[in-house]
Amino acid sequence: MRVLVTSALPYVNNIPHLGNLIPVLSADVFARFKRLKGEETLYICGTDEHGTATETVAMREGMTPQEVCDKYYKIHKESYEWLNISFDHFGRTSRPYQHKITQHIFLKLYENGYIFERELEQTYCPSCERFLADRYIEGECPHCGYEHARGDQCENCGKVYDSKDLINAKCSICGERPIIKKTQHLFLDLPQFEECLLDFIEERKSVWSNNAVNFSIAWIKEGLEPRCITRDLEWGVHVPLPGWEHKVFYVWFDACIGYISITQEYCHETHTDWEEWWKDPDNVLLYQFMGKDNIPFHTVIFPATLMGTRERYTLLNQISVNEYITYEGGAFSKSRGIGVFCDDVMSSGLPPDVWRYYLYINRPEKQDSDFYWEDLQEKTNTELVGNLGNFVYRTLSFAHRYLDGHIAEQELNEQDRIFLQDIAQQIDSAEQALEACELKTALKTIMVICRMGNQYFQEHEPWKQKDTREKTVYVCANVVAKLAILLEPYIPQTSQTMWNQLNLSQPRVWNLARTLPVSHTTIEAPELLFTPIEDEFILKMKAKYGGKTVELKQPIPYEHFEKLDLRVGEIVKAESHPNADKLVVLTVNIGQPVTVVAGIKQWYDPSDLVGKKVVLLANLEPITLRGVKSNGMILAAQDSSGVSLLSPDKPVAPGSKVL
Ligand code: B3M
Ligand code: ZN
Repeated sequence: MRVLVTSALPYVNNIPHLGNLIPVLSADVFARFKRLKGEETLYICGTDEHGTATETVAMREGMTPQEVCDKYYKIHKESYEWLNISFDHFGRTSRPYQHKITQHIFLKLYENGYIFERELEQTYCPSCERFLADRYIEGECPHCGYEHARGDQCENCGKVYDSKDLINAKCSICGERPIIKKTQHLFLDLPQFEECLLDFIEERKSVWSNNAVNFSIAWIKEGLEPRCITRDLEWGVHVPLPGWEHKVFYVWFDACIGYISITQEYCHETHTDWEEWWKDPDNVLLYQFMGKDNIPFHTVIFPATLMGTRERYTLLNQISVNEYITYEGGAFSKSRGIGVFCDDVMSSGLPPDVWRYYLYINRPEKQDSDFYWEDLQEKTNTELVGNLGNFVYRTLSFAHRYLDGHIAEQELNEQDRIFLQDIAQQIDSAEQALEACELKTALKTIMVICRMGNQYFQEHEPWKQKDTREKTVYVCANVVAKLAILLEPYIPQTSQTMWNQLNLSQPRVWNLARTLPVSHTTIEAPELLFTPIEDEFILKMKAKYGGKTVELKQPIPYEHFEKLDLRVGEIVKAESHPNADKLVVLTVNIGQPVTVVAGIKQWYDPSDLVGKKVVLLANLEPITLRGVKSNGMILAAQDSSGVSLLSPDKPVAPGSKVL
């Protein structure tokens, strides 16, 4: 079976942010994994260039749509190259191949009776001489009266309406009052495909993720509607029927066809045959990666479009859907300068593999995830520096310094064999997860292998146990080699460096990870794989791109917060700690007296504290501080000017619960 991999074609008209990168990165791991396994693999992607959004940006930036696409295509391409995405081809949907194949597919659908014409009434601006897409119409919301309602949904009350119903509507381009004008459109008769689609999904149910199956079935069961596939625009693929010269296809009609046309372009350049990929459903497995909002286009509309040609195209086999990433708990916004975008990633000074690792280990696989700078720092420093980097460095530098760099085959004992079997088991589960597109799960398993290697090294103390140290290093160097192979899909540059450090010349292939690939090699003095991320760097980034200044590692579930028993207390006694300069010993009345030791002497004179109302964390495990037992903590805030105790701002009885 050949493996055809695609990631959703990113809209051309923006600079991608971290969330936009997920489908591209995900497909990259999968394609690299399949190539390592020796399966014939093609990874296709490119920019999605048509649609009104491109025209909008063109107007905003004073360019033609073509110029907009050229500008942003370059940005996309450079970003993905920087991240080492292994596309076989990164194309564009505005190329001639796209126009040709889209028109071909449309004409087949037309001949086969799946297209019909219908007259619609649409908003038209007589001064701009164009039909106005929803986003170009502004007026008062028919529900709440909000004056700057736009398109088909009011941002004030959230209600959805037909943009024709906006009160005092005007064209947002020129401000003129639009009129309602009749216009002809073409529709894809989706209801005709209901049965074929349900069969199609049924056949693939066991491989698709639950959300993809449920979502698609619900979509079909709710009743398929004919889809309008044309627009009154200039920018796009023109409708190849006489009398339709001024209409183009709706961007989502041709977007998915882009996968095919980009493959055609690739095959043309490499003198191969595109039909071997797209017209050979029995021998090609198509894997498609995308964000969750793209599901119905790939599981329902695109398959129906292809089925309707009766030309036996390769249809979706496995779909991998990701959820969303937010930035420090909020939305990305290029215009407001909030969040991390590809240009920021490239200029950050952090290497591509650090970004890749973080985005995979934080992949919004089954639920949304959040980007936090401190989290990036922590995962990099503990997992890449502390776990992986440390293991590789200590193994190879030991070999270099104490064994003259020689690694030779060794006699293994029962314990070693069990250790290697355990590792083999982890490799199997990583492979299974990768096959199921559970990329984060697989990476976590690989990092477990790394931890096991570290433990083995630690337990066998090669620096002390002179008799066994050659064996210890032999086993560990082999684990390093396995890791280099397993990590290639995720952090390819690091994997290559590890391989070079092992001084191995054979190609990295997946099956090698199951054997002991290393013996009789010579190790040079290794370099560290990663450097830790400093606090200053994080502060700088947060100042630049936005981010909360409080140290928020991960949002905590409400249940955790609920466990804190916070009480209002009154300080009834305060004394300096007998054995410590910075501590005071307080007696706090919370309905009963509680002794608390607090590190606030620098900021408060004990005599000033008596009578103050404070907030006490009352169910903290007691701790003895320099001989005095402390039964809680009082809450305070700190900034550069010092510490300030939290107090209720009205008289509240001591012991009252803080909610
Ligand atoms: N450009 C939407 C998106 O980037 C769209 C995907 C097209 S896939 C053919 O989410
Ligand atoms: Zn106008």
